[in-house]
Order: sequence, then structure tokens, then C-alpha cells
Amino acid sequence: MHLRMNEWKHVFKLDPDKELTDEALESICLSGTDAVMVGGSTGVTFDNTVDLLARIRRYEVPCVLEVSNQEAIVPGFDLFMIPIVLNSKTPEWIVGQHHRAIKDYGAIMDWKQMITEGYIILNGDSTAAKLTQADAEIELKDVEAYARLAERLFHCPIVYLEYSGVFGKMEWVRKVRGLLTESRLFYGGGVDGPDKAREAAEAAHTVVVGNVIYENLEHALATVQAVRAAHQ
Ligand code: 1GP
Repeated sequence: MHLRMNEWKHVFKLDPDKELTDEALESICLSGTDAVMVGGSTGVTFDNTVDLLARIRRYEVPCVLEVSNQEAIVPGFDLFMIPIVLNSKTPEWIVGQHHRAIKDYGAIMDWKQMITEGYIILNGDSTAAKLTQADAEIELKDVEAYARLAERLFHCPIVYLEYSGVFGKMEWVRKVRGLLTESRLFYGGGVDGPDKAREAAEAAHTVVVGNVIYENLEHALATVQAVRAAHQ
């Protein structure tokens, strides 16, 4: 499968630790989204990840795993996205987990399937920020520096501005996108319907929609068309 990650404009992020009916999953997979990403901050296990992958595989939509812990690495995804939390206060989430995983599996890993995401977590109240001890109290200049670091030093194909749970500062998102020439800017956080989806699509290259899938499926589905429209 040729994935063309660089053309993705809309991505749904599904949490293996949350319930989704078959009907809801079908509507997500057939929605016209560019990809389904599987990932979450807590409660992600091998079993619930493999189960969700098998259900998504009934459909043709590209399916990628955002690796959140070593135990939940399941083979069979189209791509594996590896977060590097640039503004974490601990090396654990920058190289620590990665080092351990590569120590165990490095010899058998298919490196062509790995894509690094330079994560910048900006909602300090989010589970992801707490888990990774991210320093979300930073200024635009810090964010810009992290984005340049991700692109220019680390050559991350993706820079990910993560506001998980709240809608972020689109002005910052736009500014960061303006700095990037190689990396793709993913934005995620608080996109709860078509209006926010349009705003986010005007600021970032790729909009990631998560929570609203579990709160209001209709609103979630409406974000696909809104993102498309913003690019026309
Ligand atoms: C979370 O960036 C995604 O990792 C999406 O955020 O759940 O707030 O939509 P929401």
C-alpha cells in the first residue's frame, strides 16, 4: 500500500481503551478520512490494540499505530508513529522508552515503517502532558524552537502540536506551519465539530480528531467534509 502520508489532511484517532460499536467504527472507516490512527495515553494493551486493528482491517482505510508503550506494539499496521515528546522534562519520553524498545526488538524492526513525531504537548491538564511530564507553560518562541529542532536536527517527518482535550491557539499553529518546509504539521486537540475542524485545517497541514468520536459521532463525521472544504 502506498500511504502518501504527506497528503493526509484529516485523521481520526481511535483509543483502544474506549468502546466503539461496529456501526460507529464502520462510519469512521468509510467517512473519507485519510487515515485511522490507533493510540491513547492510558490503558492501551496488546490485546485491545490487536482487537481494534482486526476490526479496522475490514475496511480499506490506512491504519497506523501511534506507539504509546512497548507492550502494545502490534505488528500488521501500515505505519508505526513514534512520539518523541520534545517538551518533556524527563528523558524517559524523549529517548528512554525508545531505547528500551530498540534494545529488545532493534534487530527485527522494519525501519521503513517507522515515522517519528516531534511532539509538543501544550495542554498541561491533559493526561498525555501529565504522563510525560511535559512543560506546557512555554511561549511561542519555545514552541517554534522545538518545531525547528524536530525538523532540522531530528528530521522528524511529523511535528505534532498536541492540545489533547482543548482547542489550541490557531495563531501559534499557523506560525509553526509557516516555519516548516520538510516536516508535516499535525494538529490535535478539541476539534469537536465542523467549525473547529475548518479553523484547524486552515492552520495546520493535518487535523487529528479524537475524543468527539466517543462523545458525538455525527459531529466527528462532519469534521471530514469541513477539512476537505477548507482545502478547496
Ligand atoms: C489526541 O490529538 C488528539 O491525541 C486529538 O485530540 O481528543 O481533543 O480530539 P482530541
